[in-house]
Amino acid sequence: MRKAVVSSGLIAFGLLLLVGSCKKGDDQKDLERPLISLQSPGDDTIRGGESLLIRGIITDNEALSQVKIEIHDDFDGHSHGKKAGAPAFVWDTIMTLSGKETAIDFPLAVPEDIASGQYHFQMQALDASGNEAEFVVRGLYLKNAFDTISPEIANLTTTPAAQNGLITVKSGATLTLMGALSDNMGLEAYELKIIRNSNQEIVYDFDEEISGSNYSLNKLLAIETQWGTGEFTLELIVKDEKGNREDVDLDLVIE
Ligand SMILES: [Ca+2]
Ligand SMILES: [Ca+2]
Repeated sequence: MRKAVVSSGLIAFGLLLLVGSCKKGDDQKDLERPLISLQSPGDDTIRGGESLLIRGIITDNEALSQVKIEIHDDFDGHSHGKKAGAPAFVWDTIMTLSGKETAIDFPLAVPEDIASGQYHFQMQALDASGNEAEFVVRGLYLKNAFDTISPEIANLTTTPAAQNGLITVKSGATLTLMGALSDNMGLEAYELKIIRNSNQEIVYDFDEEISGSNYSLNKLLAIETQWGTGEFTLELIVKDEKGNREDVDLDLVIE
């Protein structure tokens, strides 16, 4: 009798397991995600021509299947002609894995003539049952090897002029922004944004390609009534041909 009770208990347990996993059609299915432990890179700055060390350990409770590693830019979407030929760096690889643990350890050569700026380094891993590891992301700042110097913004003035660091302008009026932009090698573009502080909405976004080492900025801005009134930020971003950038934020009140 005692034995029979134990057996029916085991049968009930077995049924529960089947019920619990029958949706997957496999009572042995591995549901545990693999784990990526990334030691390098961190949120690093790397100059073109140098190597990026990729080092980490990937583990799984049962069996690893593959890892994907990629690098892509995190630029703001405004792309230009890249006159001097400094493209964004793009790289990826997929490696087939096996066993429960794999060490990744290799240097990746970063090309010299790449666009300077923010990039994402991402690593994903899969186990043999298709479970995905938690995505690992790092922010990289990559620099062009030939030009590491950002443009300069000098003598920035506005009409109406700023009072105690604050530009006050009437809704529907105009604002003029003047300044001297320069770069050690060559300018590529400037961008102007007006952002409403209360909700971070970009109400104005203007982008112009420029060239040469020096540029006199003289831009008339119409302050549109539909932006409303209140506190805003006027952001000026200047980029050189290799993607290096400089920006200045001005405080703006629209009345
Ligand atoms: Ca697993
Ligand atoms: Ca430069």
